[in-house]
Amino acid sequence: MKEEIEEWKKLMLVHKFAMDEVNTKLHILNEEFQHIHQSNPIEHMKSRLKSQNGIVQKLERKGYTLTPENARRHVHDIAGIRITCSFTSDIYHVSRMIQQQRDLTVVQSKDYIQQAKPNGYQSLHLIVEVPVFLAASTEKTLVEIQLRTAAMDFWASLEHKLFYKFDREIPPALRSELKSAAETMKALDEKMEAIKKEMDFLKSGQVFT
Ligand code: 0O2
Repeated sequence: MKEEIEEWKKLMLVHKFAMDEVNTKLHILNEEFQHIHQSNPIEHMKSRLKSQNGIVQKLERKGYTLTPENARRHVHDIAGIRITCSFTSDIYHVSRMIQQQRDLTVVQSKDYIQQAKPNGYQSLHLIVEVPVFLAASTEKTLVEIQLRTAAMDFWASLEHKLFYKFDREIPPALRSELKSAAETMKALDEKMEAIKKEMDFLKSGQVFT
């Protein structure tokens, strides 16, 4: 029992280190981009370690017993980073920058922007593997990165609240309102992207008045 508690502690610690490493990388990329282009693709970044309760529930949902090894293998978002961008194009830009990092391996990519979930949820999810160098070993560890626009984040936060408020069964009328809000959110993101493109075009001096 004591051994298993130590294993859980180590699992959480290693995921914290992995999250810290990826956070640092993302801050560097963002600052470098800001230095070169005078704009930053990342508006906001938030990270968290999954709660014990969250790990228990996910293992149960997937049908695995509660052991540190099962958590390591089957819960891919113990360490999670959420990135908010202003524009959808920034999401793909940051995603490409992440994929180009030589010491990170993207092991899974789920594009819920190209293909929204049936409830309307949109985001780009990347699972990256990062080596964590400890005194006596190197632990390859997974970190989930969720990339969203501010509008997608607004929608997902409300949906998440309702999901738990109604014990995972959002009433049909609210589900349909949420779906409609997701379409509005998509239209807003498209409009903002179009405005940005026009602004970039005008700034590039290709228009003669
Ligand atoms: P919480 O409470 O946010 O931590 P997989 O591990 O790939 O087999 P999983 O984890 O369901 O299966 O993968 P997916 O679809 O990539 O979802 C991971 C996380 O994305 C979720 O974690 C949520 O944070 C977020 N997410 C996915 N779908 C939705 C959705 O429909 N609405 C909202 N608001 N968030 C969503 P958790 O652990 O499920 O939840």
